[in-house]
Amino acid sequence: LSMQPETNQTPSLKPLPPCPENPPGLVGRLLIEFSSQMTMERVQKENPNVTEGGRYTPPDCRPRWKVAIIIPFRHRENHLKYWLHYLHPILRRQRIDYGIYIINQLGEDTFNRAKLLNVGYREALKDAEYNCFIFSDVDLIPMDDRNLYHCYDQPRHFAIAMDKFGFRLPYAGYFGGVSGLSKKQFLKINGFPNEYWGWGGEDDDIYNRITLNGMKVSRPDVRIGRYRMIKHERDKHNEPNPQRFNKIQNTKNTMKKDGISSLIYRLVQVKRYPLYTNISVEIGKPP
Ligand code: UDH
Repeated sequence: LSMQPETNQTPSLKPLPPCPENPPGLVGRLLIEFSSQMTMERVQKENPNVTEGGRYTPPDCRPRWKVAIIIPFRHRENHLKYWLHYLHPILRRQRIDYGIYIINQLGEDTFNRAKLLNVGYREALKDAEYNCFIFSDVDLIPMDDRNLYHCYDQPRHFAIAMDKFGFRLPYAGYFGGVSGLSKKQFLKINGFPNEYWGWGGEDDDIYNRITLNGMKVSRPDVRIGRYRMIKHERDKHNEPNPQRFNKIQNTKNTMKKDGISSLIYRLVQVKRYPLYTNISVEIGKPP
């Protein structure tokens, strides 16, 4: 009779418990500042558990949501360092299963935030079976880690109390800055509009899509949904779009044909960095 040698390689095969609704170890209100110098080397050292491309899975529980965090981007390297510095530790404490996707608009034609967000949705799904998408500006940092970055029964607006608006919602239908939709919610509204070139209006169009499709926006408590914005001047090639006021009157007619269903772009490069995946794309220019 020969005994199999004992191995001690297999830890317990017990399935992990579901991730808690209120993760232990959250700290609540956070001190957020942008005066100290930030370097990517420092942020990498702070976050050794993040895997290539900016992926993380909680080791001790089974998450309900697999979250792709999508950031529209061009020439904001300095903001990105702060964003990564603050957000990776927050997301880890929140027990979020996530990947970070920077969607970089190549060239110097007019910026198009919502189209880049559609690209992020499409490209992230090539990576993993995400069921939740959080769309965040690169210059917005949550001031409270109880503002949980996952999806909800209704489309979520996270950035409801920004410092630049006096920590209040600027108007009832505001949906800008940081928002999140499940895959199902996103597809129900045909994604985001591709035809808002330059600054403004695309967030209102998304809000219209949500309400026109019988959903409503869910929000955190105003004491928890606080944000700091990194101060900056207006970017070049992202001037206020004078057509935005007319366009947001027409969401009902445009949303069926303009959206994720009509998205066209050219993927130029996907690059995996330790703390994020960079997706560089050509998205064209206004007609
Ligand atoms: N973005 C870029 N590069 C650009 C333009 C926009 O990365 O050239 C992204 C970035 O994620 C940014 C988001 O798109 O956070 C939204 O653009 P924004 O920050 O320009 O919009 P916001 O409303 O500012 O925050 C408008 C200009 C305010 C100028 C105030 C001068 N005192």
